[in-house]
Amino acid sequence: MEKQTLYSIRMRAAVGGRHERGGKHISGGEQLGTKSEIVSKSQLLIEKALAHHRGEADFLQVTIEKVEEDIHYFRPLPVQTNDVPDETEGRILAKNLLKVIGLQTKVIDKGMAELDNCFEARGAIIVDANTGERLDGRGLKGVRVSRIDWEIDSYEAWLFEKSNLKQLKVKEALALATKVAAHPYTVAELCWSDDPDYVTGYVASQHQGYQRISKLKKFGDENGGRIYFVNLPSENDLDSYIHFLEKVPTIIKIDR
Ligand code: WAQ
Ligand code: MG
Repeated sequence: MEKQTLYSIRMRAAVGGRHERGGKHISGGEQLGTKSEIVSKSQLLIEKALAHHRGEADFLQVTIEKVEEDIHYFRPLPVQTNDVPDETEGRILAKNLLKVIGLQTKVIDKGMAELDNCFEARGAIIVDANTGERLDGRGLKGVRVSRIDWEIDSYEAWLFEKSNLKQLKVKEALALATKVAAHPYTVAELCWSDDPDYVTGYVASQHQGYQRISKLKKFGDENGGRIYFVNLPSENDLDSYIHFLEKVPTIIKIDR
């Protein structure tokens, strides 16, 4: 797909009206595709929104934009799965992984408290890896990583090795985590889903790769989200970091 013009295809869905008017976020998704892929990729996103377990959307928006910027290519982070008996052990493991990366306990706890206040967000919250304070100021919108997709043959090759990980959620989350971890300001990410029936989450970083944790919440719980712990050289660097996440087109690719 690389030599052709690409389009960013994004979807967001809510119930109770559009997000800006207080609607509850149901589902979102982002892809990159050639012109001939726009219709099929839009359809996949619409199907995703309509089948969602968080509720029945009454607002659904698909945005299609031609991408002008140069494409960045990254290899998927290595994946490891950690099985835990329950979400309590899962959260302990997540915190330990973050500590090994170098975050202080009080920073992790503060970041998680910020997430607690913001489970309705449809994007990630950006948290200072030194203080635990939230930096993005985006409220319930958060920062949505976008313009991201797999090169199709690379995904097939990856899946051939990881045939037990064929859920769409893993495909999407690993692509997002790889893009985020690739930025030098990212220290680590902590994520678990807001889908009530999906309890697996992860801690991701360039150092530790994509560390799946089998349970990070109770089945039926609709609270989920993403924290990006960052180490910014100065506060002026936040805009360029967010620009990378939202705007720089990124394709996950394995060299073959
Ligand atoms: N950019 C930033 N934040 C996002 C994005 C995005 N593109 N998509 C979702 N979020 C935030 C938002 O707050 C959601 O509420 C929250 O993350 C959870 O999103 O290996 O499915 O799409 O088995 O529900 C991880 C484990 C699954 C996968 C994560 O997240 C595996 C998942 P969801
Ligand atoms: Mg979700």
